[in-house]
Amino acid sequence: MKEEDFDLIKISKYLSLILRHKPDVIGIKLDNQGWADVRKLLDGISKKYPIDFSILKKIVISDNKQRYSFNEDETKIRANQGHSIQVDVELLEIEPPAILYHGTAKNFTSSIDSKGLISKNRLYVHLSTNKDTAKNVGMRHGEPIIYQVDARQMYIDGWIFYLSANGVWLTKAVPPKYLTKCC
Ligand code: HQG
Repeated sequence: MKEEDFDLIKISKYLSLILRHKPDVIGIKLDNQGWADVRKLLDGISKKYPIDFSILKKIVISDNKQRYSFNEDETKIRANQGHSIQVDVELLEIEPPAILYHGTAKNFTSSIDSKGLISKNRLYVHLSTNKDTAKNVGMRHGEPIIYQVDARQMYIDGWIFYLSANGVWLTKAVPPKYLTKCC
């Protein structure tokens, strides 16, 4: 099949499912660093989407959030963040900006106000440097609301922050005292 015959966004969503949550849906395993073997991935995916390497590469390059990376010789692929399964994607541990943002749905605020942000099914709470990104993330769950995170104080207090290869800030949890509803 030719590239124009495929819905690349649909395939990208399927890739997210495989590379972040359920590699077993196509009968593959990820290694400890979250890598999948490209050949096995293409084989596994082909029952649903018979794509070749060039289409996979196009998805990786054109992804609007740069969700995936190849290793150097393009024999392996992984998701840069967002996992629910236990993998170590070699995140960069660095000092965060003073303020970060988290977008969520209004329905979740009473729980968040009492328990803080928890990572739920994922390995980390996802944070961003800008409000627009946070708002878009929040809209996925309902009427959006944005929390401002006092990342500077968290860092001073010993919380660890990571920056993913595609620019998402991650931390294990955010207790309520570091949160302010902002907009
Ligand atoms: C909420 C997308 C109740 C949290 C995005 C969120 C992101 C609580 C939801 C990435 C809570 C979890 C992650 C508490 C947190 N009580 N609700 N105590 N603590 N929550 O999807 O951050 O497009 O696991 O606010 O862009 O929405 O997939 O996390 O609303 O970067 O690449 O529980 O996924 O990226 O939802 O999204 P999620 P998220 P992709």
